Amino acid sequence: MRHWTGRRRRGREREDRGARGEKKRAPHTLRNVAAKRAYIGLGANLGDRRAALDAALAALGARPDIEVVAISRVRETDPWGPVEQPRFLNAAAAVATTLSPRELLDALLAVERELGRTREGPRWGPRTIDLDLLLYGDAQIDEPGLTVPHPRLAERLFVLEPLLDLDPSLVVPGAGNVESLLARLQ
Ligand code: A4P
Ligand code: MG
Repeated sequence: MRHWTGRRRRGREREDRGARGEKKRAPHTLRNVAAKRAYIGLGANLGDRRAALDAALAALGARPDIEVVAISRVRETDPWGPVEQPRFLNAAAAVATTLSPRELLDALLAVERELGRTREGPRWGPRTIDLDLLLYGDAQIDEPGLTVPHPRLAERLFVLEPLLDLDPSLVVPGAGNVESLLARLQ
C-alpha cells in the first residue's frame, strides 16, 4: 500500500505523477476473485481528525474483501456548504474490492458507526468521520440510498484534488475527467 501523506514525500509524489502506471497493472484479485476498483472519500472535522482517517483506512483494509491500494495526500480544507464548522481533513483512497457497490457502501457505513459517527446534527454538519463512495469502476447508479458517482463530487475541491493525486487521468462516468472538473472550480 502506498502512503503519500507525509510532508517529506510530497515533492516525490509530484514527480511520480503520471509515471505511476496504476492502470497498467494486472487486475487485482482478492482471494482469486476479480476485484473492482473503487474510490472512497474520507473527511473528518471533530476530535482527532487524523486518527479518525487512519482508523477508517485500517478498518477497511482489515476486511478480506477490500484492499486499500493507494491513499492521496491528506489536506486541511475549509468547510464546504452552509454550516459554520471547524476545518476538515480530507483524503481519498483507491481500493480494490470484491464487494458490490451496495455492499461497499454498507461496509463504509459500518466503519463510520464503528468509529462512533452519529447522525445527529444538521445535514453537511460536523462529523468525526465521513466515508463516501465516490466512484465504483465505470458504474453509474441511481437507486434509493445509493448514488454513484457521488452526486456532489464535481462541486467539491476537497474530493477532486485527492482523486487527482490518485490518478491524474481518472474519468468520472457521465461527467468527464477529474482534471477538467477541477479546472472548472479553480
Ligand atoms: N448515500 C447514497 N449514495 C452515497 C454514496 N455514493 N456515498 C447515502 C455515501 N453515501 C451515499 O450520507 C447520507 C446517506 O447518503 C448515506 O447514509 C447513504 O445511504 P452522509 O454522509 O450523511 O451525507 P449527506 O449529508 O447526505 O451528504 P454528502 O453530500 O455525502 O455530504 P458529506 O460529504 O457527508 O458532507 N467540507 C469540507 N471541506 N470537507 C468535507 O469533508 N463534508 C461535509 C459533509 C460538508 N462540508 C465539507 C465536508
Ligand atoms: Mg457523506
